[in-house]
Amino acid sequence: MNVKFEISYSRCLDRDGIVVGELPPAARDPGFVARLYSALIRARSFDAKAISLQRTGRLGTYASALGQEAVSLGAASAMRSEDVLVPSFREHAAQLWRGVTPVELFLYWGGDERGNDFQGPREDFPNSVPVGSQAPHAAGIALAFKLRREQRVALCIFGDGATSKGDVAEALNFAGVWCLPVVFLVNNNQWAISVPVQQQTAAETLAQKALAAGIPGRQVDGNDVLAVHAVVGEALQRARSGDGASLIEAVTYRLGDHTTSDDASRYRDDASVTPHWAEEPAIRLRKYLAALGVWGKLEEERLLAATQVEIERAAEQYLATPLQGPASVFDFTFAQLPADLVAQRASVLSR
Ligand SMILES: Cc1ncc(C[n+]2csc(CCOP(=O)(O)OP(=O)(O)O)c2C)c(N)n1
Ligand SMILES: [Mg+2]
Repeated sequence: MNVKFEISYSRCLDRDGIVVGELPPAARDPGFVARLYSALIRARSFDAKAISLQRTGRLGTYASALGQEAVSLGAASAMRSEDVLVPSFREHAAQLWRGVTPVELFLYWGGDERGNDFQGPREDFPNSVPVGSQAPHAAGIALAFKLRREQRVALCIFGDGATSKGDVAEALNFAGVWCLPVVFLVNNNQWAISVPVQQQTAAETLAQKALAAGIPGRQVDGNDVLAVHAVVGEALQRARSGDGASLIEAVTYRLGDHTTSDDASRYRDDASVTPHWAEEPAIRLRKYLAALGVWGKLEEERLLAATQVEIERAAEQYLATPLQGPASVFDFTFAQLPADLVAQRASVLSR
């Protein structure tokens, strides 16, 4: 057999906010675009506060999503509330859009499991730090939707590094065979800690990993929230109407360190990072909004002020939350604690 394939690449806005591709209908609604931009700035503001809390010893290790917010937001804004988000650990912009609160996110990153008990999207999954392990979960969730005949879709986000994991290959394969309502979205920020994507795979794109599973694979500009919204929206629609899974590779760039435990200057030059700042998603979206005639200096100042107040208050609320005792590490994994852990828990409490 002589198999040929092509991977499409979608983009709506160039880095100056000029329309260069077909816009999704929602992009013509200035109110919706303003909501997307506000959500991007809100996520970025959360990000900055999280880093400063970590740097002052008041938060655990934190994974910044600076410059990668469009992947999360484009996807989340295309989802329905009854769909289920299955994130990795760099997708707080999607979580905030879906109604997870900044306080819950601070609690999670502060090591408090109560932060994962989302009061908004009750069925969304918590962050998955074990790389790629959430992909089979997403396939399983999608299988449940299919068996129950529910018109819902699981949206699973993982990084470029995760695409080298067996879990991801197995999840793609399973989703293909069973024609499951799941969308796999790769946040290709071009790094897996210190490993650049060129050393991660010999494949030209990550999207083409879909082909071996018999599902469609596409690339999208991951710095273009409107393009991500459109491409993920189509994949969600396809899944919802019974036509099965897709893999989408959103190409973006990790502007910051891997996490607050990392120092990226040890393995990459500032000079190689600098050009990517011109590509980040807020600049082009703000320019597009300005061109729509609904955004100027006043709107920007109001947004920044309101966001700062909200995030500062959330941080205060997080810091004022009484700590759980050390025994809480036993309390959230098992419905019924195994006997050996019952003993360990008792031992912790007796100290
Ligand atoms: C199973 C597993 N192996 C190793 C790690 C350590 N680790 C944390 S993040 C990471 C790299 C992930 O890279 P990528 O999938 O590209 O996601 P990114 O961090 O760039 O968002 C590694 C190896 C882990 N968390 N889980
Ligand atoms: Mg990565």
